Amino acid sequence: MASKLHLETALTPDGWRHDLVATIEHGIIARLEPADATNDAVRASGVVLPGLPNLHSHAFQRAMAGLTEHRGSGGEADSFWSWRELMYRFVARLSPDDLEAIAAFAYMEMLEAGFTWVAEFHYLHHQPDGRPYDNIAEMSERIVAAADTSGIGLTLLPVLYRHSGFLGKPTSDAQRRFLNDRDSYARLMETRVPGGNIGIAPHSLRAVTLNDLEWAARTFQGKPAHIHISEQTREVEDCLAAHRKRPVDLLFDTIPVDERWCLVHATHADQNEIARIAQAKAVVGLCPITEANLGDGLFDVPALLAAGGRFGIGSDSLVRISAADELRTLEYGQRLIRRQRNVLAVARRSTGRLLLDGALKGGAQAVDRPIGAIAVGQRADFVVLQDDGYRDDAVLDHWLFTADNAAIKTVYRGGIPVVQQGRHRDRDAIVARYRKSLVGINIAT
Ligand code: NGQ
Ligand code: ZN
Repeated sequence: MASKLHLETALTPDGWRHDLVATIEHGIIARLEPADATNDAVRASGVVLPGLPNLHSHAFQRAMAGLTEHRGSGGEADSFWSWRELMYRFVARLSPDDLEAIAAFAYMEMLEAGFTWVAEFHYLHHQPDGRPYDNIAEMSERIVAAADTSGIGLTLLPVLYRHSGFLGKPTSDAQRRFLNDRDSYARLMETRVPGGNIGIAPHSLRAVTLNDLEWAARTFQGKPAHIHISEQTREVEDCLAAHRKRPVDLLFDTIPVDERWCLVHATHADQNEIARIAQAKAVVGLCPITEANLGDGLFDVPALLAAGGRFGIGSDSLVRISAADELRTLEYGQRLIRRQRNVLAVARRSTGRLLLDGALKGGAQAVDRPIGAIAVGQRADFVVLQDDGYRDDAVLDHWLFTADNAAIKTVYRGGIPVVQQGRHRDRDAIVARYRKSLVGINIAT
């Protein structure tokens, strides 16, 4: 069934446009025409933007947000690695019902924050003792169900995880819920994702051997492919010790990296590695809030952009869910280290516009869906900001640098409103289920 939406102000690939009518069929924009006086379309009043792709999420981590912001008792500095110990302890408690409730809550928050599509980098596959559930794809199906409950679009990325370090280092008990072999992985890759798609996710060069990486890339060729890479200096050091190459170089020397690939973090890629990523047209999956929270370091975004490279954003650990905050943090990191302003903007274009355009394009590429632009053939996934009188790109800068999520009024998925007045349509039920899970998990201990 076709529906019509009158877009008062919209950001299109041709720039800002006023009074357009979108005809929507099966969730896709079938026509986009100037409104005439007699049109009977429902008005989307406000400033209409394409919904943002969230290219990296670990949904279960939403329930531990805020629980790791204290120092351990030992003398050592807290770090990514000590955070990971706490995360492993937390993950041991989660049941399939918990995962589904937490993921539905996180996806609801994503929609309220302007994300209309999520790539879920999913590695919590098995029971706490490491045995598979009767249905090996139980947990994957819970992610699919949660996406469906919330109404967000989903790219499911089942994770291939086999080792705890380079050269096939044996895993620890804490990692047993994540592990698979080639056969069980191939079964996870058959999970059905109605309305969405599936891609591969070798967890990292630490967690798979070069043989397995090569196998996965070849067997599932043509699908989106995501990997964590070079997030920590220790990973770079271990990689050099094991293979005499830096991680991004090792990846490129092992498999053909192309525009299907999303390199998550790539924080410590050097200039030469950044040039290789840009040339391959792969997307760098930046997760600025999590990278700040975990003390990862800063990726050299200006170098990537200067080389014509591509980036998208992800909310990763979900310590905070906000597209505006991700983009603002991305720019602020560069301002702080360079002692300059508007580092990622180009002459006479606003910083907000450059950040948004980049994240829409890179994110859509990383999930390989027709999203991220208001144009014929694209999904009618829209974020509507309230009209506060700002004009053109100043609307974006006001959203990203000032108003944050409070600027978001309505969010459409396939032309249907799932968020109105900033509130998800099923907020109460989703929150109730999430709270019940939190009590069961007993986050107080
Ligand atoms: C993850 N998170 O898989 O959740 C990882 C931590 C690891 C981030 N890298 C585990 N931010 O990389 O070993
Ligand atoms: Zn991650």
